[in-house]
Parts: sequence; structure tokens; C-alpha cells
Amino acid sequence: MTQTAISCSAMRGGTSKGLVFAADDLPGDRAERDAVLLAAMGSPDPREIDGMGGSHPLTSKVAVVSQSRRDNADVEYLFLQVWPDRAEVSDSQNCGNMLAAVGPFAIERGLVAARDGVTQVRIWMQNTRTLAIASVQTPGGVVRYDGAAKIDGVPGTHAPIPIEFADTAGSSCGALLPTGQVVDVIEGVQATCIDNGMPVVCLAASDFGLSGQESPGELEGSASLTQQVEAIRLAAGPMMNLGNVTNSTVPKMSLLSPPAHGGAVSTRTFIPHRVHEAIGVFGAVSVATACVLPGSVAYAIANLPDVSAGSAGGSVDLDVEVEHPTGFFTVTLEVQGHDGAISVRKSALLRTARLLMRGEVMVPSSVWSQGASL
Ligand code: NQM
Repeated sequence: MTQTAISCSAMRGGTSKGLVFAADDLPGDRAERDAVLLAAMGSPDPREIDGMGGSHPLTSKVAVVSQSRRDNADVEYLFLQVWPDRAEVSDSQNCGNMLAAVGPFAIERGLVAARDGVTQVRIWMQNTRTLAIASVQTPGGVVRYDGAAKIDGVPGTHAPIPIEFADTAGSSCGALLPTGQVVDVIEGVQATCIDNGMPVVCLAASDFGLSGQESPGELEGSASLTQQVEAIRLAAGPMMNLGNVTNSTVPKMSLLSPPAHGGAVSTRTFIPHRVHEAIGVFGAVSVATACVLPGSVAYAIANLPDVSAGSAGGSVDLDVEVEHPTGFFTVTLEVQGHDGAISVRKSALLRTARLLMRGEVMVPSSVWSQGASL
């Protein structure tokens, strides 16, 4: 069969994995692009056996990178979730894990010139129209992947990629608290609906008769729990300005419980139907923000100092250790407290990434006949 060869890299970004493309290497037409990506990943098929996808939402991801014309950015990043078991490609959410792969890819592909030492890459995230700044290790002007940084959920250690964000509040829902309330009662359960980079519904695990220490498999295996969580999610969608979320990957549903390992809060997060083995990047930023928000479901559970009274020096940097099924995710928040309320100005965190394969992915020419054919 004649196939079309498309240049791409397979990369791990944080605790996720997927294909990374330069935008110019994909079809310009959106429907054609999506057909190409489905074919490249082997979707729809729960095993994605005829493609590169990893048969789980966390390993069926695509990043599309292009040069930016914006004054404040070097490159643009479009995140696309390829559903493994449904013929659908969605841009409805961002992904801070695949984001970690964007800086190294941009440098490797010559979209950003490397410095000797560390190269800062300013990334405009098209899904949420917000900016990230990633610092990539580039000794001698070459991307370095090995190093001493450890992130939970990934074996071994790698080169650190610190990433900073500003102004992520309300980037998908229009407001940090899109319902206008710090707590809503949805389907009879108290919920804090928040968006600091990712729409998340924070719930108390105890309201579902759970300890919050259950494994992802145990949670996914409980039909009554998954139905109850989904009913809350479907009701929360329109309240969060997301419309009908039946077929959407947002909002994420995070079940919170007191920390069990010395952190600030423990999480189990439905994304939204599978339970994350860790927690998403912006998912963690949004949960961490809920933890410092007086009156929220998360605030009542988290073990953190109260910063809402404000401090003489203005804002404070607070490390929020978010526990998840495979360890910790540390989010540093720059929090400004004022008269019992707070605003989060910036957030920062550490990821790692690794180039796994560089080459060409093959799709049937019946799907797309341009590019190099074999
Ligand atoms: O929240 C999973 C992931 C993500 C998204 C998800 C992410 C984020 O771990 O920024 O990183 O919640 O869909 O890759």
C-alpha cells in the first residue's frame, strides 16, 4: 500500500507521551489534519494497534509546534487529544505535560536558537491563549535530556525543565471561579469549580464514602462512583461556561482528601473517565489554587498556611505539594492575599522531557496523499 511519510518526533513530555509535529508538516485543513492524526495514532481502536498511540488518553497525545509572530513568544503550541477509542481529535483542553516537550522540540527543529547553557523558550499556548516560559538545558547549544531531576510518575532522572505561567486564571472558563461561587452544591455534593489553566471540579473524597487513597483501577472499577462523578461533571459543564461537556475532556474531576504522605492535599483525578496515574500539570495548578482559596472544598481539606490575610511584602511564594497516586506534584504559587481573599499571579513547576524517536510517521495515502510517498 502506498503510504505518506510525515516528519515527526515521538516524545515524552512530563508524565505523558505522544507525537510532536511542526505545523508545516501537517495538512492546513483541519478535517484533513485530524484524519491524518487519527491514522497516525491508530484511532479509533482501544488498543490503537495500527498506529503510534499508547491506548490511554495520557499516551495518545499530539503537540503541533510553529514559529510565533507574537512579540512575547518564540513558538506556538497547539495541544490535540486523540481519543484512543473514538474517531475524535479535540483541542478543547491544554496539556502542561506535553508542553514540556515543546521547548526541546523547537530547539531541535531550529525554530529557536539555542544558547550555551540554558535556553528560555517562550511558548504561546494556543488552546488557552496564555504564555509559558520553559527553561531548557542546552550546554554547548545542544539540548540535554539527561540530568538529576526526578518527577514522580516517570522512572529515573532527567534534565530539569522549569516552566512558569502567568495569568492562567479563567483561561478556559472566563473566570477563576466560573460559577461565581467558591462552593456550589451539584447533584447534592459540595463542589468547587475552578479554572487556573484547567477546568477542574474539586470534590471531597469522603462525600463519596472514599478514603481518597484508592488506586486508579479501584476507582475506575466502581460503576456507581463513575456514574455519580459523571453526573456531577455533566451538570458542572454548563455552570462553568463549558456548555454540554458530554463529549469533552473537561472539566476534570478531582477527589480530594487530607495528605497521607506529608504533602498539602491528596488527589485522585478523573480526566474525565480514566483516572490519572498522577495529575495533569494545569490540573495540579488549579487544585493547588483551590487549596489556598478560603472557603473552597479544597481549602477545608488541605494542610497549608493561610495566606489570605496578605503579607507586608506583598505576595508570597508558596510550595503546594499535591499528592497523587504515584507521588507528589509540587506547584509553586505566587499568591497575593488581601482581606481574606487571594489572587494567584504566577505559578511555576518542574517537568522533564525526552526525545524518544525522530523520523517519519506513515499514514495511508488514501488519508493524505501529500508529503513524501513510499
Ligand atoms: O492538566 C492529563 C496530562 C494531562 C493534562 C489530563 C495536563 C494538564 O497529564 O496540564 O498535563 O488531565 O487530561 O498530560
